[in-house]
Amino acid sequence: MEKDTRLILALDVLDSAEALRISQVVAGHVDAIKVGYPLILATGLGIITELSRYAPIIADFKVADIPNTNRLICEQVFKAGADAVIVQGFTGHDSLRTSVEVARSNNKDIFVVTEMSHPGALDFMQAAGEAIAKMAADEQASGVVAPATRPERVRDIRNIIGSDLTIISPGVGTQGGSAADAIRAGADWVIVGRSIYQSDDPAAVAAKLVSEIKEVI
Ligand code: NUP
Repeated sequence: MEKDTRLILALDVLDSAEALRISQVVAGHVDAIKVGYPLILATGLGIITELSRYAPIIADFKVADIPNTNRLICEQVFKAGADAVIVQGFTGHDSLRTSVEVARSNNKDIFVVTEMSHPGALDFMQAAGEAIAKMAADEQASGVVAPATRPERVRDIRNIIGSDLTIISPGVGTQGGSAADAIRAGADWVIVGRSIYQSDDPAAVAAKLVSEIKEVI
């Protein structure tokens, strides 16, 4: 995934024609498209192949299983054409290690969720976020997912992982986070969904976010 606009589209629409239309108009403004359960359950895994003509695809399955099941899932997702898979970190080092091994043998990336962006992440996840970030670095994942809704946590996580791993950061716009603040705190990319795909002019919103990001780098 090339670091150019530093924007990732989260494409949580449920219709393949809409997904393709939005991807086409936004493609020039994003470095990757993130797809997850909503779009894939609604349209099928083949949507990854279709969308991959517009941008690299990050499959947000938040994989959270035993090592063998993580391996089977990651193999299927990479086979479908995804460039990266998001896995949960709370399942521990062996599940992560297996996912990273599969990614490496396919020349692909694993991003590990540290602490999620929604308020409920404070109930359980935040307490483990820093240890998960350290594990992601130890296991040589490509990067982590850290909350744009809490830029101070992005900064903490950046301090733990150093500069070898990348940070992709959701929570900008609808969830209340700011793209500029997340990038300033150490995120490499911000992930934006509803603010872009629910807008009347997705390309214009994406372009505005990119110029906001460019001002702070
Ligand atoms: O901590 C996380 N927060 C989050 O919002 C981890 C995620 N993967 N996401 C995803 O990012 C979420 O599932 C959605 O696909 C996207 C944010 O979308 P939006 O709030 O910009 O619409």
